Amino acid sequence: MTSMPIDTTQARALYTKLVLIREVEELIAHAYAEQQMRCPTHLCVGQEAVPAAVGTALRPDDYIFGTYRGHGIYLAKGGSLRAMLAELYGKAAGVTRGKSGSMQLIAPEVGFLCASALVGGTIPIAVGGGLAAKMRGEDRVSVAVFGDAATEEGVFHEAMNFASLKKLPVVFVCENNFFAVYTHISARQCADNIYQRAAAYDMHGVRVDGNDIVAVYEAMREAVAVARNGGGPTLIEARTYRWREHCGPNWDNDLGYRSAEEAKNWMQQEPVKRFERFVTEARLLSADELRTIRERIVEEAAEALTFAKNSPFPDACELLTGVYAP
Ligand SMILES: Cc1ncc(C[n+]2csc(CCOP(=O)(O)OP(=O)(O)O)c2C)c(N)n1
Repeated sequence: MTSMPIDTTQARALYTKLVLIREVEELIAHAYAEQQMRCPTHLCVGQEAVPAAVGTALRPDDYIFGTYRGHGIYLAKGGSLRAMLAELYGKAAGVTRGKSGSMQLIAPEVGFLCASALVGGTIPIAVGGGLAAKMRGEDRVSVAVFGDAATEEGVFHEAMNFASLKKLPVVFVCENNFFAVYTHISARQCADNIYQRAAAYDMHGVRVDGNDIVAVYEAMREAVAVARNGGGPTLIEARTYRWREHCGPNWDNDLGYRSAEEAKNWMQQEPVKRFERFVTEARLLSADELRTIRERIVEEAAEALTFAKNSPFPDACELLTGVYAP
C-alpha cells in the first residue's frame, strides 16, 4: 500500500497558492494591455507549481531570494498582493513605493529578502542569508530560486561550493524552463544534467517534474529538513515550461524559437488541472471546495487590482529618496 504524500491541510495550502499565482498572473497579463502598468513584467504562467510548492514548504521566518520572474515566490511566501500590484503600477503603496516595478520585489516581513534582474545575482546573497542564520544560531533556512541560465554563471558554482563547504542551511532551486529568452538549453549547455552538478560540490542534487506540485513539495520539504538540521545544502532542479513570452503578457510561439508541438505537450501537463485531478481522486479536497477557493482568490485579486489602480502615485519630491543618488 502506498501512503498519501500530503494531507488535506497541505493540499489546501498548496492549491490556494497554486491558484493564487495562476489567477494573479493571468490578471496582470490581461491588465497589461491597458498600458497603465509600465514596468517590464516576466510572468510565470505554466511554472506555478514550483513557487507554490517552495513557498508552502517554508516557514514565514525562512529566507527566500528570487529573480525578475518573481511574482510566484513573492505570493507563495506570503507577500501582500495589494502591495505587489501597486508596485507594478508605480504607486506609493507599492513594495518600494513604486520605484522597482515587477523585477525587484521585496517583502522582508515574510522573509522575501530580494529579487534581482541580474541572472544569478541573488544566488550568493541567499548563501549569505544561510551563513548569517548559522552564525547567529538561528534555525532558519535560506532559499535561492533561479532559472536554468543562472547555472551558466560562475557565481552559481562559487555559491554551491561555499554553501557545501560550510554546511549552510541553503536550498538551491533551479526552475529549468529550458529557455534563456529565445535560446534552448541544448544550445547553451554541454549536458542536460543541472542537478548532477551538485555532486561536484559534495552535496545532494535531485531532479523533479516541476509541473507536479506534490513532487516539488516533497523534494523541497526533504531539502528544508536536511538544511534545518545542519545537514547542509541541496540543489533541486525542477523541470517546467513558460507559456507566455519571456518578458510581457503575449504568446510568442509564432516566433519559431520553440515548436507548437512542444508547447502543447507541456500544456497537457498543466500544473493546476493536474493537481485538481490528484486531490479529487485522492479525496483530499472536493470539487466544491476547489471552486470555493478559486472564487475567493478571483475576488481577492480583482479587489487588489482595483486598489492598485486607484491608489496615488508617490509625490514628485520622492524621486530621489531611497535610491542611490551620489
Ligand atoms: C548577468 C546577466 N546576464 C544577462 C542578462 C540578460 N538576460 C535577462 S533574462 C535572461 C535569460 C535568463 O534565463 P533563465 O535564467 O533560464 O530564467 P528565465 O527567464 O527562463 O526564468 C538573460 C540572459 C541579465 N539580466 N543578467
